[in-house]
Amino acid sequence: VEVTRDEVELPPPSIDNRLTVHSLWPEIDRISTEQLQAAFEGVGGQIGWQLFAEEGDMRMYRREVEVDGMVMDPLKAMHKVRGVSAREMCHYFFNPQYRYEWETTLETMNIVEAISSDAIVFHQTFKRIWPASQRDALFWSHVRAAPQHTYVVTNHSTTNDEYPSNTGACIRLFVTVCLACRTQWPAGETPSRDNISTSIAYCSTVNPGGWAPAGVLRAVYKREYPKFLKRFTNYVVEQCRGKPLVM
Ligand code: 18C
Repeated sequence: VEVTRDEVELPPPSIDNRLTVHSLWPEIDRISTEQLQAAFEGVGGQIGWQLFAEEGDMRMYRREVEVDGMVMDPLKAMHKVRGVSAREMCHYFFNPQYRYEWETTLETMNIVEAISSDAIVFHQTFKRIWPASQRDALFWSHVRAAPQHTYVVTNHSTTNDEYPSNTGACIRLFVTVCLACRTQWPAGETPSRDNISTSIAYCSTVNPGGWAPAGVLRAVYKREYPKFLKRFTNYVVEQCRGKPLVM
């Protein structure tokens, strides 16, 4: 059966009513607002951000942070992609049906709760990195529109009695991730695939949740984040090729 993109919900331009009555709503709203505000703030003014990867329009910065000997380096990446909109970017990042196609660290992904068209709770397990234990994560994911042709997806760890942490082979890690995208085009023109460009700010903080060798972790980090952002943005460009632009 061929599933066309029109059958899958695009991120809605306004918040779904089923989300605003959910018990997670106050937290989802607060963290999403904070993350969006921070996403487009530059790295120039703040001390400690160091550039560690640069390729074309992509720049990746990190801050070295250790808490009780555990690496929790925050990451901030900037990128610019032509020919796809912020809404399309966020559609592919949020929607679980595409995740295995671009996410290379995944072992399994399960939907714990489909809250609304714009919020889902996920349980994911990741590929194991020797010599550390395998990791899993339980997090809500929320996509929303914002002013200035902006869409943003925020992922943040949560808890659920049916998915207790550290009971099996996996150690639970904690994430706060934000993908914020803003589309621009020349004044006076009508937006099209030929004249739009989308600025991307991707911020991530991963708490490994338990012991992991700092050297191995920073090496994985340095290799996997650039790989993810290049692969994901190329994936969206390929998916959108030849399809009508959705703003
Ligand atoms: O944002 C991304 N993906 C989203 C959808 O999946 C979502 C996911 C967030 C989880 C990020 C944590 C990933 C941990 C992966 C560990 C195993 C990696 C195996 C790789 C080997 C092939 O928001 C894109 C996420 C891009 C992730 C880049 C890697 C980040 C590494 C961070 C360190 C993890 C520490 C735990 C492992 C300890 C190992 C020594």
